[in-house]
Amino acid sequence: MMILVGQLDSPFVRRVAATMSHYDIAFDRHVLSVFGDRDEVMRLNPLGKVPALIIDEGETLVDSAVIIDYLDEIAPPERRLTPSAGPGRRNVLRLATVAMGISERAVQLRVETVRRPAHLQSEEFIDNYRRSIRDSLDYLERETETPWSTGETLSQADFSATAALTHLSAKVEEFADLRAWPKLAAIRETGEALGAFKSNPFMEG
Ligand SMILES: N[C@@H](CCC(=O)N[C@@H](CS)C(=O)NCC(=O)O)C(=O)O
Repeated sequence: MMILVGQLDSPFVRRVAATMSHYDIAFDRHVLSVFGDRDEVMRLNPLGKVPALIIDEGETLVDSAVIIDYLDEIAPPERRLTPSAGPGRRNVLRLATVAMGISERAVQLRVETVRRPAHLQSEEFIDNYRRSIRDSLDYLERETETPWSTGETLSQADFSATAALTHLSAKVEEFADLRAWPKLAAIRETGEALGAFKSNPFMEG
């Protein structure tokens, strides 16, 4: 059975776990922390990042986008969350990439404000990360349709937005309330109600 490495407080790990559940792909989990288990994480991924997906004794995939690309290859065609080609595919990838970019900025912001000693923190970096998150939320709110990101069809854009927004609102206080972005807030709420997300709950790490 495949093994998903990482904790569900990571939006990158969580979008992969939810995607696997949606595709009915069974998996075991290896719950490693990038901070507490750094050596073991680095043995699996030289970048020292999660998620990693061990698909076979000799093969480990890293980076959530690459992992999801592989999952789309093996998923039942009628359940696939990313169109295989054309403008529809580009649209889903564009929105999913901005959603995951928000998560990257949120992680950077927390590293700068929570992990780095106060006297070493950079106001310039902090402002840039905050601005990047806010502008990306505005961008997604403008570009998103209803009820789902691309209209009537559930897609990887919604899975990525759900994982990213739950992580952001839990971890960065100034974005705890997402009411300023009502379409995104609605997608997050409906996304969290899906079985795929309920069976992979966000956990505070
Ligand atoms: N682009 C990567 C980002 C993964 C990522 O940044 N994961 C975080 C966990 S939330 C991590 O491993 N951080 C540890 C580090 O940067 O040292 C993906 O989509 O998988």
